[in-house]
Amino acid sequence: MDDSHKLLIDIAAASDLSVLEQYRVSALGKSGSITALLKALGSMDPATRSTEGPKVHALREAVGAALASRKEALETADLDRKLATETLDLTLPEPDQPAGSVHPISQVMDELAEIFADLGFAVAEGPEIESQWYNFSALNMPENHPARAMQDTFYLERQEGEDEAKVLRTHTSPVQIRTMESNPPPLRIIAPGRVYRSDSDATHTPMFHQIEGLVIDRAIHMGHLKWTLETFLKAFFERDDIAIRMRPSYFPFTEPSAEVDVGWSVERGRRVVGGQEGWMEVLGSGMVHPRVIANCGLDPAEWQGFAFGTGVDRLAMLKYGMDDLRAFFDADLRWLKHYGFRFLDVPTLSGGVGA
Ligand code: 2NM
Repeated sequence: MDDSHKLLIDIAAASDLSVLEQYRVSALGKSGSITALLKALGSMDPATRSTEGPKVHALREAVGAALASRKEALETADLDRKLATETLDLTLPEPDQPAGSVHPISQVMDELAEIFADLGFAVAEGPEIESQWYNFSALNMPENHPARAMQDTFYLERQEGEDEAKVLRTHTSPVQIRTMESNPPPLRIIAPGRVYRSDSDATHTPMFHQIEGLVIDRAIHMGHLKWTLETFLKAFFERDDIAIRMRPSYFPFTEPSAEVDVGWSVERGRRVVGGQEGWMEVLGSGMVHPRVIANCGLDPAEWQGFAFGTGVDRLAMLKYGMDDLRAFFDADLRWLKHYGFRFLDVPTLSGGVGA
């Protein structure tokens, strides 16, 4: 037992955590000295074992306790040293020229989340790689729907064990399906995020940002939809003279469906949102198709709802007067410096969303 006494002294004096770990392994590890003593008990005759057993187990307990108490002491000392040496001077002034800025898309996403939070909408998220069920079928888009065509959708290679190839989501609607499936109604959500379509020219990028909204409740109708969109557009463009016009349209996932135009006017030679000298389309919307509601396991006779969707990049261009979509993704520091937002300009409804 002399050796074990030395081990206990060594443990109590271990200078750091890695030395302590070496002691632990040499005593209690797979081929450690105490592990060997424990194994040896098995081949002893019962009489010897009944005298040796308790000693070996007591030794293991003692070494275990010594290791734990030294570990705690070393960790406490480590923390004390960090607290004494790592300080942060909160009275230092901010740098004259902060290095970064907030991208207009991030700013607009934050503004949208803030506006809809005030109307009682929660933010929902989901995967960007989706199954064809969530991206198409659940949304009442049949097998032969043109939006499924190779020229619009990025299909991934089918993996072993998958029945079907996955796709890069072409809209954020699958998030609404997933939310309806796993949360009991009533629901009020927005789903902002990246979406992908195989399309690239002056006004289309293969990745862009969408925001969609969904309300599911009892006795919901188009009047609720119109009020919600009007209230949202007034808050977003920070004007009260927002006029909207709803035109009948078609989407597979809504019935009836409507495209929403907002009135524009010319101020100081620029076309701005507000007034009604002309109209431009800004949103798609409609009452969620009963088949979509049923696909999510809800009874369409009890639950109805409205949904809408729009492009975040386009909303940003309209609000902040940017004219080329492709510049959004060029990472050109001069452009970002011109249009970027200071990171302390956090949108709040009380302070004006586009502060
Ligand atoms: C739009 C236009 C109209 C929409 C529908 C749904 C869902 F999942 F509830 F069926 N989500 N989003 C929708 C409806 C989206 O975007 C132009």
